[in-house]
Parts: sequence; structure tokens; C-alpha cells
Amino acid sequence: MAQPLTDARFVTSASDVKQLGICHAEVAFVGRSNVGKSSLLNALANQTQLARVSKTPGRTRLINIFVTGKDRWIVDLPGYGFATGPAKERATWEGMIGGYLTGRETLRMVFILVDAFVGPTKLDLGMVEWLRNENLPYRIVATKADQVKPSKALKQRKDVAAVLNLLPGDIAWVSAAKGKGIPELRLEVAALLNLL
Ligand SMILES: Nc1nc2c(ncn2[C@@H]2O[C@H](COP(=O)(O)OP(=O)(O)OP(=O)(O)O)[C@@H](O)[C@H]2O)c(=O)[nH]1
Ligand SMILES: [Mg+2]
Repeated sequence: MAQPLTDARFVTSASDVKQLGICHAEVAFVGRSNVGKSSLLNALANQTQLARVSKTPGRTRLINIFVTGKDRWIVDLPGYGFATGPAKERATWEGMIGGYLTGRETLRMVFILVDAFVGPTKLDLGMVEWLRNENLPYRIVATKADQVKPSKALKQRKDVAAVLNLLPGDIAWVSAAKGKGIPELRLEVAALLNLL
């Protein structure tokens, strides 16, 4: 059988959770602009053009739905870099993302992407805090792990986990560029979506 998630295809974009239909199960990916979200989704799906790898931060400002298997969704949420912009844009983002995250009974996991080298930003910490308060399941994924020197990796893993009040093993370390951690994360997502 083909690898799970490799059949993923784009279905639709929405600006409001009310526009979305029902599905069997879904997982969402969120993170600040430029964290490597599109690259990670492409790597998980083993495709090059699934999620557009954009060079313009914050370009993807809608909820993007990809389907895999039968009625399983991978949901690409807009980057929150531009949430530091004008108050009006910030409010739109919060309404759209908050509405989605609290409005989906089939949501199994929120993957929060943080840059492995930079570590969690204030916005990342705010996102984690918010999900904890809402009792929503989340998992931290450290992206671009290839940017951390192997000699520094162990300490960096501990430091990133400590900032988040987590254990190093709680965080998935991946590199879309090198393929590191991708098969493991693919299986984790597939299991959450009952695809295995
Ligand atoms: N070294 C390295 N660079 C990466 C990796 N993943 C992504 N990048 C680079 O990081 C930049 C942003 O990648 P994207 O995948 O477009 O990031 P994004 O989070 O989707 O960005 P926006 O959609 O613009 O918010 C690009 O220049 C990528 O080539 C990785 O695993 N390693
Ligand atoms: Mg993107």
C-alpha cells in the first residue's frame, strides 16, 4: 500500500469555520509565517506543490483544507506572523483561527510548528497557552532541524522543551529539507486520522 497522506489533495479555502462541511477526522497545522509549514505539509504528502512554498511571509491568510483517505482532513491554518499587524487584521485572524479551533468536534490534534533554531517565540507561547486553556490537544513540531548543529542538538532540544514546560521527548523534530523525522510524523498524523 502507498504511504499514508501521499494522496493528499487541496479541496478548498475558507475564511470562516461556518463554511466548512463535516469530515471523519482532521488535524491542523499552525505556526508563525515562514516557520516552514508549507514545506512540512509537502514533505508529509511527499509532493512538491501541495502547499505552495511561499517566499512572502503571511501570504496564506485563509484556512486551507486538504483531504486524504476517505474524508480525513489536513488543515493548514494561516501563519500568525501578520497577527502582529494592524488591530483589524489581528482581530480577523483571531476570529478565524479561534472560531475554527473551537468549532470542530472532529479536530484530533493541533500541530504547532516552531523553528528548531530560533525556539518558541512569544506568539508561539501565546498559541500554546490559548490551546491549553481551551483544553485542545496540541503537539509541538520543531521545524528546520537541519539548521541546528548536531553538537548543539541535545541542548537545544532540552532548552526548547523547557521554555514550553514540556519534556524533550514531547516535541517532534523534523527537517522537511533533509527528510528527518518526516516518516515518523506522517505515521503519527495517519494514526490520528484513523488511516492505519
Ligand atoms: N533549512 C531548511 N529550510 C527550510 C525547511 N523548511 C522550510 N525551509 C525554508 O523556510 C522558508 C519558508 O518555508 P515555507 O514552507 O514557505 O514556510 P511557511 O511557514 O509555509 O511560510 P508562509 O506560508 O509564508 O507563512 C523557505 O525559504 C523554505 O525553503 C527545512 O526543513 N530546512
Ligand atoms: Mg506557507
